[in-house]
Amino acid sequence: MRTKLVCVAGALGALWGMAAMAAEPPAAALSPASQMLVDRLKQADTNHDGNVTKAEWETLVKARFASFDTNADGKLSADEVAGMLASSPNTSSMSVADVTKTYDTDGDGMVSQKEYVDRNLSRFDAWDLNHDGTISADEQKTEIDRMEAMPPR
Ligand SMILES: [Ca+2]
Ligand SMILES: [Ca+2]
Ligand SMILES: [Ca+2]
Repeated sequence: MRTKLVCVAGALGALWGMAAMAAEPPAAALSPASQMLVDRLKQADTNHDGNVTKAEWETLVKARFASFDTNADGKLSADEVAGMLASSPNTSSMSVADVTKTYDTDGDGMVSQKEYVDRNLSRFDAWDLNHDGTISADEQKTEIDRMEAMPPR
């Protein structure tokens, strides 16, 4: 009897493992904000080792800035910030002025590449709990869990 139970548990475990390998985590279980971060981190992990290094993150952040900076002057104007917001389901309800203010540390009304990159690198530092310059899978999970625990705004 006991053997049989163990077998069943083993088979279920194997099935579970296959399901987990076959697909992404159950998408519906995550809020849009968390799902976006999961996708972003996956996108950043260009060598697919499950860890996101600071260099990988910075490369992604710079590429994203360039994609928003449609006239390529190295700064995001209000129009370009509006485009950035529209591209993301997570921030589309935020105002251009609020978002600009979040990034615009020198107060010139534009988001420079440095302002954008610095802010995203400081987010990285906050996620990198053991400060080894890499966001491990565990650290990614910690941040996602933290976001999931926050009340929806
Ligand atoms: Ca990596
Ligand atoms: Ca600025
Ligand atoms: Ca780390």
